[in-house]
Amino acid sequence: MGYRVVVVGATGNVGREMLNILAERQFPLDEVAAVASARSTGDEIDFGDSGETLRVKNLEHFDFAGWDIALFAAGSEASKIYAPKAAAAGCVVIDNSSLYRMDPDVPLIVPEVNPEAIADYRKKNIIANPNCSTAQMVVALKPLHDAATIKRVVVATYQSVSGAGKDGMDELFEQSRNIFVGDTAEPKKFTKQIAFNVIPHIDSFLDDGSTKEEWKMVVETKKILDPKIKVTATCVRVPVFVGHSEAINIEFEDELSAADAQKILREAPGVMLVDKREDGGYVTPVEAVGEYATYVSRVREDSTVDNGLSLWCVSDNLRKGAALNAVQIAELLGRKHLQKAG
Ligand code: 11C
Repeated sequence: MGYRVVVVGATGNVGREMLNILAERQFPLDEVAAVASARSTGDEIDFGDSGETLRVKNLEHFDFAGWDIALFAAGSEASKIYAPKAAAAGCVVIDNSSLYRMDPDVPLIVPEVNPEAIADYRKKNIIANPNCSTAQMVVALKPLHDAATIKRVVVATYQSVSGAGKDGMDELFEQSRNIFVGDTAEPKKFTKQIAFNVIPHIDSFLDDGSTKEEWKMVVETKKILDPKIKVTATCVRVPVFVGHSEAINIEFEDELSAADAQKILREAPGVMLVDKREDGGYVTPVEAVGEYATYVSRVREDSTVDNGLSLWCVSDNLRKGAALNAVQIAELLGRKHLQKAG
């Protein structure tokens, strides 16, 4: 016996990946429903590469009663209206929006990092999925924190346009093409030209001059990994279609050599260490597309602080940063709490 699972926002970048990953990982399903806004109702979409197609249902009229798990990837506005309805109908919501992440009654889960926190899901029947840039960072930090206790993290991100949805990907494609043929490259989705450029601004500005994306990396890392860790982030949009990269500098309580960190990371769940210290001996976002791992490269000691390390971290933001993490949460929920599948 399997689960009845709903994917809300099934036609978006993350929703499609959720369907792909449910199919790829052979999630124990009795039934899967693809749900989206009225504009996509009746469209047919692939259930991964299973050969099965799903007809998209209208979220406004969808009855969540009798469904076990709903993976929401339709944005905060849709989550605000429909996640509580699904939860009240007895369907556990795994929400990819930022809406519930900092709610003390909603666990924020990365299964490799804080699986035990999932037990609290019963308070609201909702579990939050972290921001993509946080998810990959905490997967890399967790085993190092366990070994030498992290005091402070300084991170700069290089985030792909797919983090801004299909419109972001279309804008990079169209601007690149327009520039090649001598046309203008007017920004629409982004605030400045993204093709052949980088933009130090993701999400809205806050009073202290940081952005909401940077704030999320700070507060989500504290909630998932350890409230004592200090984080400062600079989040940057780069002209890459899929795959977020991060340059991470870490200050530890205790000494940790680069060699010991490499050894720890080689064994760590969810991490793939590719660190050859030679031309090409590191991972770039293009190579991370379609993969499950959080890749770590360029591990080295930082002699400018006591017990400092620097490293490079890359992952598929639509997978570990969103859809894969959500499906892993569903797997954890099934194994530990719902225990329906035989
Ligand atoms: C980006 N990280 O790359 C964002 C996308 O809070 O779930 C995901 C935003 C979020 O633009």
